[in-house]
Amino acid sequence: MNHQAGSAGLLDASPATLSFFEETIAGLSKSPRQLPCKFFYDERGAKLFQQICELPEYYITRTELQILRQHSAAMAAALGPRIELIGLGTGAGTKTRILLEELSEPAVYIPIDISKEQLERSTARFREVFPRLQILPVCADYLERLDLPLPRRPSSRSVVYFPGSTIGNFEPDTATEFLRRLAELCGDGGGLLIGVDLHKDRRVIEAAYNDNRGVTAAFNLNLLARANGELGADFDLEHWHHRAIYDPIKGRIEMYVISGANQTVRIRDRQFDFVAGERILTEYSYKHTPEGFAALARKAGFQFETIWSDPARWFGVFYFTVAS
Ligand code: AVI
Repeated sequence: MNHQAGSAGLLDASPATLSFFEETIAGLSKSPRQLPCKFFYDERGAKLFQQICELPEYYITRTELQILRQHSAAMAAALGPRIELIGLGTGAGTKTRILLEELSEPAVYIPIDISKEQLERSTARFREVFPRLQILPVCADYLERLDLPLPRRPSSRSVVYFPGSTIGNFEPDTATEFLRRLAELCGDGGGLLIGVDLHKDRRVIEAAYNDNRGVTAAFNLNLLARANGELGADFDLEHWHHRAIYDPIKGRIEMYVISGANQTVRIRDRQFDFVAGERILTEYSYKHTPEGFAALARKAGFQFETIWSDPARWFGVFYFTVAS
């Protein structure tokens, strides 16, 4: 870790090196083969993800925004006055802004994001919109242990805000472990406001991850392009295809890149043989039931308070407090 206060008072705790090479080699050596989804988000990947969020088929962002717009006052009332708000992976901050506009005299806002550029941009914008709010940005991988900046203004309680259903990209046991760390981070009296994608007709989910314009395909295949550019791999992008398939047993959508031919891929001194039709799992995204997710959070030390949802119950914004 590399702890430095930079421009805009940003606390830089970003990992010194990301082990893209080691994780790629380890993942391709597994059976079935796998690549970690955290490497999707280079500059092009982040732009493509932004476009995914605006696709007609990708209901997730639109539905969560609709829930926030409709219920932000009730959310702010539940969270209470003078809170410390910790935003995890809040990106450009569209959703956080809706929430902050309703919060009563928030003491401090701590956005935590892996992308320093994104964090600097959104912090500058938020300082214009909320000139009296203390904003303490932290550039960090929130999957790692987190150190919060000091001094912070005194607050009534800490509340973690984790939108976007990113928790769906965790295996259930890992999700529980992660939420347990969040419960420790916000401490006694703390809270968690979290956006979670809910179970629905598999056709709706598969359409969201196999969009007609091919943006999700470009996002998925960009992982191979990134391996070519950064690791010297030689994935022939003409011979790889995107496909997302819902697994009803696991309750998750799985994204694959599928080999279109018998082929060999070289990465530095390593080589991997693929047969036509062989798949590499690049991402999974769990969909939860309200009861199932509340049970998962309970295991992590959170007590269910309430859920705000859309009329079709496609998406839920859950509010939990740290169980005493
Ligand atoms: C970031 N995460 C919640 C997205 C999801 O829906 O799992 C990533 C994504 N992958 C394909 N489309 C969107």
